[in-house]
Amino acid sequence: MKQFAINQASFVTSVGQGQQYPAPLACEIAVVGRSNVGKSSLINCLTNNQKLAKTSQTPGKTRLVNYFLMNNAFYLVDLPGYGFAKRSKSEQTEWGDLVGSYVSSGRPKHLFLLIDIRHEPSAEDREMFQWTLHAGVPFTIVATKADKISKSQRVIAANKAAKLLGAPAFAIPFSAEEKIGKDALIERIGQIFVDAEAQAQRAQEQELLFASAELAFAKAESNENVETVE
Ligand SMILES: Nc1nc2c(ncn2[C@@H]2O[C@H](COP(=O)(O)OP(=O)(O)OP(=O)(O)O)[C@@H](O)[C@H]2O)c(=O)[nH]1
Ligand SMILES: [Mg+2]
Repeated sequence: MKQFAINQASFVTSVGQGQQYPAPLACEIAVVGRSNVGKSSLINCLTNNQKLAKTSQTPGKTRLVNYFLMNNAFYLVDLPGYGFAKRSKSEQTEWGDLVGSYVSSGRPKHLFLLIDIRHEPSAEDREMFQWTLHAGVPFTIVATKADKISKSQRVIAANKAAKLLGAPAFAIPFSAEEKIGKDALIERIGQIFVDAEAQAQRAQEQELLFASAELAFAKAESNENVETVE
């Protein structure tokens, strides 16, 4: 089978609380995690475009739900991060409303949950994981900044972080800086995309089947009425 690749990537729109999301596509994958964990950098790495999503050393760079179109076929979504110490109470509530309503909107078909490979997951990381389970959205755990630890420790540290999050002990070690895990993530996106397309196709076929059954039923009913009149 031909290897999946991202050949096109462009910014679509930024969505704030209460604003409209863009027209849905069969597949939408969102990147979530603590502020500064490397969400925007991951999107730039996967698309080979350092200017696509805005990154910064200062936490809290991404404040809106940012939509990017990939291969003119699916969305990759950059979400604002949590755990940003300088944020006021009302800003935190705003974040919760924005990300909470997005995750439970039924739009994301898959979440990439990012955690820093070097640190134990925070209480907020664990809370985010619980939200994900609650919303029933399939997920993949990605352990970022893998370049910061030795090669021999990467897989062990990534899996340990996933376990501490309360999830099955598996995470993909990733580094935007050194492109570690890039191929694995692109392959994962390919699988998610193919599954989402197939699901959408099945839903469409089901709808057509339902519509034709309804039509046949209406026809049979009108024939019955004609017979009764006679
Ligand atoms: N060493 C290393 N640094 C990284 C990596 N990925 C991101 N960074 C750095 O971490 C900082 C934050 O990266 P961003 O991609 O802006 O993080 P974010 O999760 O989008 O942050 P918010 O938008 O605040 O939620 C930047 O200084 C990046 O250069 C990585 O793989 N390795
Ligand atoms: Mg960001």
